[in-house]
Amino acid sequence: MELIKVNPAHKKYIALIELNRPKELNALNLQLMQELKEALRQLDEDETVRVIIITGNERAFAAGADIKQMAGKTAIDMLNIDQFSTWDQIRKTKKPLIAAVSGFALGGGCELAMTCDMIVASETAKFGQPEIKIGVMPGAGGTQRLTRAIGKARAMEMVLTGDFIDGHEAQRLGLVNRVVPVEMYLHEAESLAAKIAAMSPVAAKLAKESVNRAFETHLDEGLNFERKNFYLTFASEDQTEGMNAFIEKRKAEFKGR
Ligand code: CO8
Repeated sequence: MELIKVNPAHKKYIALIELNRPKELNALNLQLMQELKEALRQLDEDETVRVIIITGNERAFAAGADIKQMAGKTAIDMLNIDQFSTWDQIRKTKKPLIAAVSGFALGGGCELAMTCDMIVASETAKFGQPEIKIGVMPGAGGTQRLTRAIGKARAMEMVLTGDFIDGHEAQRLGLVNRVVPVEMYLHEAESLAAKIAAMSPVAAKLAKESVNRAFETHLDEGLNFERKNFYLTFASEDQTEGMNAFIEKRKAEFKGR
């Protein structure tokens, strides 16, 4: 891996992926996205990992797709490159993904953060969909996920003006889970990850899948999907352990089976 750093054992059960093109503000070129896809595939299969944090650096989470790489492309080049199949794979990661965002999260960078399940932001974070300023529009889910996260009026304003919002505003609007001073954002993401990593990884996967279903289906179908995943948790040793631990008034030790 050249453009990202991956540590599968950053903390107990927690993997850390750092986007690592600092000079280019972590602009998401095709190679970086391929590396990210491959890293997530490996971490999803790694039994020692329960939660994955994706971060950048203090100045930038990611300032968007690599404009220099895209500038000369035609529509048919873009179609043939088919970069969104990479994004589709990333979206299929089964383990919980937390974006730890400081600085710029723009265009594809904002979309990558929104592809994660939760976002922890620093006060200095800047979220935006500025594609309109370079004559295009969001392409990796921005018009859909931002609208679902913060509502039509504000999403429309951000997408049509390209204006940024800071970490506090993003939290007020429901885009991010937590906002903390810049020196704390990774630590805060780790605390959130540790809390989730202490739960049954089987239940976490099924619960993540079910919450995501809420965006993709009608209530009736979503409730049926949830019910099936709920029943499935009863096939796990973690369910027996979790319920017995409660009854025996001790802390549960989940094994992911
Ligand atoms: N692509 C390529 N290079 C970039 C990008 C980018 N998105 N953003 C910054 N850089 C480079 C700059 O060109 C500069 O390089 P150099 O030193 O060689 O000139 C370096 O990073 C530092 O940037 P600046 O000097 O511009 O730093 P400033 O602090 O002055 O400004 C900004 C920071 C405001 C973030 C500014 O760099 C900027 O506006 N960047 C572009 C933001 C943008 O428009 N993002 C959207 C891109 S389009 C997009 O994301 C489409 C998504 C849909 C497809 C997703 C597929 C991945």
